[in-house]
Amino acid sequence: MVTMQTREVERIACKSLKEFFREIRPSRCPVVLTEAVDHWPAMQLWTHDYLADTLGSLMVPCERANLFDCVTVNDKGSIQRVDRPRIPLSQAISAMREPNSIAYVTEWQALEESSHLRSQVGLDSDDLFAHKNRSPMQMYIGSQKSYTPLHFDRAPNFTTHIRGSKTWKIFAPRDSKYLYPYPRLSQMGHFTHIHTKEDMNDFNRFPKLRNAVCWETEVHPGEIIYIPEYWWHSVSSIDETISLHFFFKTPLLRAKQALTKPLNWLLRRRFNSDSNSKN
Ligand SMILES: O=C(O)CCC(=O)C(=O)O
Repeated sequence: MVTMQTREVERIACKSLKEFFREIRPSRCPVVLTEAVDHWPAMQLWTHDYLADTLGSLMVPCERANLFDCVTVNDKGSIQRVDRPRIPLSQAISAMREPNSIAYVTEWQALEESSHLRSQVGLDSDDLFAHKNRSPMQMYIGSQKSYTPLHFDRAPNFTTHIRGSKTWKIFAPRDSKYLYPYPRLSQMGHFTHIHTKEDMNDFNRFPKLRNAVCWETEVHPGEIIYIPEYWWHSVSSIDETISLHFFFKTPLLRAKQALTKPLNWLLRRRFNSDSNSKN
């Protein structure tokens, strides 16, 4: 049987940002951080039923289909349509429990909208969450059918797993050449032609995948996965899941991106006008 080479993601107990930047960030590898959030009341309280009962009428962004079923992407990686309506949380949770639905609440800034939920986590007191340049926390609520296709982000990511487990498949930026990415300068340049969970094992359609090294791990409640910027990742939920995600930028990363922004803008503009004139 043909498979990819795999590597284990290391697990390290870490509660302090200083320790994270001293011991973990320099390795430039994904890591699972443990023991940081075990004391959060959310760990005991948050379930799908609890969220539906306490905050069911809040309007939340909900995907009703795989990203590539609601976005049409041409070969050049330009997006034609994006569709992610807001619906009441209780309706989203009922939808994800229907047999043929893949409803998935994603990127919901729940803690900005609910001080009740915010009081159940340690963002204001726990050092690991004290990044100066942290994005708002985003909540994802899913079912065992939820799947996020392979992509990378331009900032490092911490995802705290509160309920249920997820399988993360992660690839280093140096393996991009084996992952069939869309053109880097296109709107979908951070996604690849590998759209589904099944595609990840389809070595007939994607033969170069065999050469990639997959860092694979199952992340459980109470654990935080750290994904460095530009590392590819796809995520499948194993059961009903609730997780909190944020990105942060270090001063060095901000400076690097600020310096390259004008050049990237020019290259993107040129790329898009070239591909429009060829269409
Ligand atoms: O948990 C997920 O489904 C996707 C998370 C993810 O890809 C991210 O936070 O960048």
